[in-house]
Amino acid sequence: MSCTDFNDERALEGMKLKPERYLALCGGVGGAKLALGLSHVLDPSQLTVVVNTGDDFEHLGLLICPDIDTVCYTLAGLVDPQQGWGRADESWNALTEVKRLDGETWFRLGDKDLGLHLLRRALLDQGMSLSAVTAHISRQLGIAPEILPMSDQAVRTEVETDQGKLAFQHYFVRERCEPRVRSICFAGSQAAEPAEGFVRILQDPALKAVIICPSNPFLSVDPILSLPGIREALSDTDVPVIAVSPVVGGQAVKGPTAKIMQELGLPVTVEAVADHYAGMLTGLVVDRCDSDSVQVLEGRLAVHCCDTIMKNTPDKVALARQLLEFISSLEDTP
Ligand code: FO1
Repeated sequence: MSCTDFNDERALEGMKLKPERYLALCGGVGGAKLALGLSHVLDPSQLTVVVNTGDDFEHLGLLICPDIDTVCYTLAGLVDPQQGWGRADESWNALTEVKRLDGETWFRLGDKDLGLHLLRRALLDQGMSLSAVTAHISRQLGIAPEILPMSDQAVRTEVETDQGKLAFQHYFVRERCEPRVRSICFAGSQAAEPAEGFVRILQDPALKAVIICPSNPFLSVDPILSLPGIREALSDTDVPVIAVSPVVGGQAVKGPTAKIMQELGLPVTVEAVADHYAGMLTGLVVDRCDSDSVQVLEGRLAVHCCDTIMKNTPDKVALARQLLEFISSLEDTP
C-alpha cells in the first residue's frame, strides 16, 4: 500500500517552495568565469558563491579582496575583459598621484576600483562584517546570486619560497610568481570560522551539489578547505562534490597552477587534481583533450569530458550547462 503522510506532504511542499541550490567554491578569474556561466543557467536564488579570501591584504590603508571583487565585477558585467580582474574602462589618476608622492604602486588599483575600496573600508570601520559588506556591494552592483566571503575573519595565504616567506600578493603580483614555491600556508585559518552563510548552505536540505570551480587548487581553493570543519563537511556530505579541472592538456588554463604543481613535485595532470581533492570528490569535469583520464580515474570517481576553456560568455554558459547535466546524471547512477 502506498500512502503519503503529513510529513511527506510537507516535505514535498518544501521542495516546491525551496528550489534546489548549488554552492560554488571559487577563487579569482577562472572561478568567476564559471560563476558567471552558472548565474546564466540557474535562478539567482539557487546559486551561492563562496569566495576565497586568502588573497586579501591591507594596502594603502584599505582592505583589498581581489577574488571577491573579481567575482562581483564579473557577475555585474563590469570586469576588465583582458585582465579578468579590475574594472573595464578604468582610469588611474589616484595611482599616478600615489606614485608622484613616492607611495607603493606595484599593486595597481584604478580609480573606480578605489571607490569600492573606500566604501568597503568605511563600512567595515562602522562594524559591518565582510559578509554584510559584500552583500551590500553586490546588491548595489545589481548581482542577484548570493556572494559570500569564505570567512568574516582574516585568513592570509603565505607562500614559503626559495626567497623566504612571502605574503600572497607579494609573491603573486610584486614578485610575479617567480620565486620557487616550497609550501603554502593559510595564517589564521584555524582560529577563523567559515562565514555564517557558508555553514548555512552546507546544512541546507535544498543543497543539490557543491561545485569546485576551475580555480588554482593550491592558492584559491585550499584556503577555503583549510577552514575548520569544511574538509570534513565536504567529505561527509550526501550531495555530489564536483570539481572542474583547472589543468587542461598538461597545462594550467591561467596563472601559476602548473608552475606550482611542478615546484611541489606533482605531475601537471588531471589525475593529480583528482588526487589533490581525494576523499571529497564525487566527480571531475575534464577537458575533451584529457579524455584518456576517464579510464585512469574510472572506479575512483565519475568523470565527464567536455569543452572547458571559457573564452566568451557562450563558453561559460555551455560549461555551466554541461556541469549541471553531469550532476543530474549522477542521480540516475545506482
Ligand atoms: N594582479 C596583477 O597581476 N597585478 C596587479 O596590479 C593587480 C591589482 C589588482 C587590484 C585589484 C584586484 O581586485 C585584483 C588585482 N590583481 C592584480 C589581481 C589579483 O592579484 C589576482 O588575480 C588574485 O589575487 C589571484 O586570484
